[in-house]
Amino acid sequence: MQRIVVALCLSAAAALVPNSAAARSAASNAKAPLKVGLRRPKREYGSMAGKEELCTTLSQHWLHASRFAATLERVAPTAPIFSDVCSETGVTLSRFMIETALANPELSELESIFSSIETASKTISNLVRRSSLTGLTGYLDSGNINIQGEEQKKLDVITNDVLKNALRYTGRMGVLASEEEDAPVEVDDDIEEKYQKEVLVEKTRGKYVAVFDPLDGSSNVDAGIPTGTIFGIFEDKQDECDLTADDLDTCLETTLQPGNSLVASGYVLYSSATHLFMTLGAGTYGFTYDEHIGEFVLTHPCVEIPKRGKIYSCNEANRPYWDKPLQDYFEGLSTGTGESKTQYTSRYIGSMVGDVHRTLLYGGVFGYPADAKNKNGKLRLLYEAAPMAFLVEQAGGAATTGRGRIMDIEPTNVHQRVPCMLGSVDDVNELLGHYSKTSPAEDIYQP
Ligand code: FBP
Repeated sequence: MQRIVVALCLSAAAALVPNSAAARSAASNAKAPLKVGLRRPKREYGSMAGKEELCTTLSQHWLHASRFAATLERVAPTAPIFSDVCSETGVTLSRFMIETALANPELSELESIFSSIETASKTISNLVRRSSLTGLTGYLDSGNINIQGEEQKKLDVITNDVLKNALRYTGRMGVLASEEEDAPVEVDDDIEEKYQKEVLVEKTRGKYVAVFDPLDGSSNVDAGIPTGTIFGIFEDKQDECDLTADDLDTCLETTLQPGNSLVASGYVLYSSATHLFMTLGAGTYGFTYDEHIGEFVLTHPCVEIPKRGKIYSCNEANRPYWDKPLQDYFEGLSTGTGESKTQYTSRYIGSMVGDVHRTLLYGGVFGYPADAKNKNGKLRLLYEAAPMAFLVEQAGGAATTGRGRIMDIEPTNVHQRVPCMLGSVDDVNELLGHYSKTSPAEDIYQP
């Protein structure tokens, strides 16, 4: 199945942001339709002035190669066109997906999937913001422990149900896997039985798999600190798997796919504003929830992470237990003796979505590496590290374990953890430089 490539050439992009000067002038001279440019990788790098020099350093070459290869696989025939944009409303997420589906009919089912994620996000945003008022703070009275040994918060379970149901109701999902579910959940929506009529479609099972962390950073939620939802969408590789028939392996197979098979991924940040950032494999786009119109509106078209940042973000309490390359790397950043000779500052929210969101916009590096206590790190590959790596790579950044690309890791378990370092390409490659001086046999993380 071909995937879309949409890229907003920046001048047009600005005009799509509601009430911006560009939007008003575009509205006044709304002659030619606003075209979402078609990004063909090779030409793109060729055409965009200044991109060539990015290919000089190894990292750029590595980055471009991975991005190029990934994008090549995902080139789609047609880019959505916004013939005109209301200067009051701007481009909403639902309009963005409608245009994308119109331009790429083979992707039409993603439209309802994103619409369901949008509905769930609005509900979760409301639940989180009002939790102190509605008694939804704290842990379950039952003291339920999830498969990862974590005591579940009330909001962990409720947000899991909200997102699970929203995705189920689309009729597009075959299997769902969540941080809060011990095993993948098969969605069996027998349309024939439900509507008592001959179904036209052969398959009653949806053709997508969703993996998600319904409330990332939930340990912070009662303190009103930013939290988020992380999601990834894969194609369902299996026609049939029956969990009741102990056919778990088959169901697992369709869930355990590497990041570079993702069709789409994204996160929703519940903070001073509610943001939804997403990718379909050609660029990363950010939408902001406008309560006034009840819509997510495009505010960050074509996100490009800075090539290098000045901020590092990790739980420094674990520093004494890190690998030597990592200790040397962060020593360089915190003392200004690293490659950039710049002393970085440190920011750490302790919610991956919040820390990745800031890193995407401001640059720098975020990570949860392996350490003597957490030999595989803490973040889960399938529904935390891989979806975020896809977003960061599509914004021009990089994501690594220290030895390899997160997107290339073949998962072996739904809840497996992986060391994850991501961010600006020069920052991540400086880290790779440190690891290249030591042998993998010395690493704490032994995949
Ligand atoms: P969950 O809250 O979804 O389990 O996610 C794990 C997480 O909270 C990440 O969001 C965050 O980056 C990390 O753990 C923080 O871990 P620590 O408290 O050890 O620094």
